[in-house]
Amino acid sequence: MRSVVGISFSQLELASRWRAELADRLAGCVVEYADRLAPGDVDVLVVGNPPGSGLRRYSSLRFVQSTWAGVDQLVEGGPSVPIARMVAPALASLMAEFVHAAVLMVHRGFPEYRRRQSEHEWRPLPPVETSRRRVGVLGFGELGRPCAVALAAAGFDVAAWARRSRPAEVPVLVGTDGFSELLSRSEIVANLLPLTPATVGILDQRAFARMPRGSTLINVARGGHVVETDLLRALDGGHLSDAILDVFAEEPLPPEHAYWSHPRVTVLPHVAAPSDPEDLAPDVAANIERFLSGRRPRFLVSG
Ligand code: OXD
Repeated sequence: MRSVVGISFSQLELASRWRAELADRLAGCVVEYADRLAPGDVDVLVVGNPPGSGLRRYSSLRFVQSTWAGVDQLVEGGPSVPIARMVAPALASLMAEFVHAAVLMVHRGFPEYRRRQSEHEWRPLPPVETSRRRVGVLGFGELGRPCAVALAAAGFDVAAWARRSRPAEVPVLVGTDGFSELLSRSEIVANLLPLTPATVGILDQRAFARMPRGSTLINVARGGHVVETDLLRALDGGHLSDAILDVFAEEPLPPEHAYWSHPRVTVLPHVAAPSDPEDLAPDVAANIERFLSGRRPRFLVSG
C-alpha cells in the first residue's frame, strides 16, 4: 500500500507549494492536503509549528516532519511519534544574512537616524569601528553558530552563549555566569535560543539590566523568550536603545499591541529565515523517505 503524506499549513498558498514540490519527489506516496484525507489514513504529516494537540486526531500517524527550525508548539502536547525539525544549510544562511543585516543596521545607527528623521534633525552619530562593536549571540546551534561566525567574519567582536562549552570559532560562554557575562559585554544581543521550559522568559528585567545602557536586542527566536512588559520598560526608561523583533508571543502581532507604534521597536512579520518549499523540499522528501524505508530520520526532536 502507498504511504499517505498529509500537508497541513494554515496558509493555502504555502500548502499548495509544499504539496506540489513533495508530490514530485515522493512519487511512491499519496501526497495530499491533510484536510482532504481521513485522519486515520495519514502516515506522515508535513507541518510548520502548529500546536501539537491538534495532531492527535491522526490516529495512524507514524512520523511528523516540520518545515520550521523551531518546533516548540508542535512538541507541546503533540503525538507520541518521531518529530523532525528543519535543519538545512539554506535556512542557516538566510538566518545568518538576516542577523548580519540587523546588526549592521544597528551598528550604523539606522534606527536612531529614523527617529532623527522624524524630527527633521540633521545630526551624525560618531562612528564606531566594527572591531570595537561587541555583539552577543544567544544560542550556538544550527542557526546561532552560523550567525556568530558570519558576524565574526565581518569583523565584529563576537561571543556566544550556549548550554555546553565547546571548541568554536568565537568564545562560547556557558552557565548562569556566562549568560550574565555575555549580556554585560554586548552592545547588541541577538537571540537564537530554542524555546524550552528553561528559556521561557529568559529575557526579562534582570537580563535587560545587565545589558549596557544604550544597547539593542534583536530577537529572531521566539516571542516567549521575552517578558514584554520588561522590554517595554527598559526601552521607555532609556536603558535599552532599540529592539528589532521578528517573533512575538502572539503572531500575527495583534493590531493594538504597543510594539507597533513604539519609536524604539522595529516589528518584522517573522521573516528572518522563511522555509521556502522550492529550496527545502529535497531535504524534507529525503527525510520522509528515510523514515519510510525504515531508517532513522535526521534531526529528530522526539521519538
Ligand atoms: C522558525 C522558522 O522556527 O521560521 O521560526 O523556521
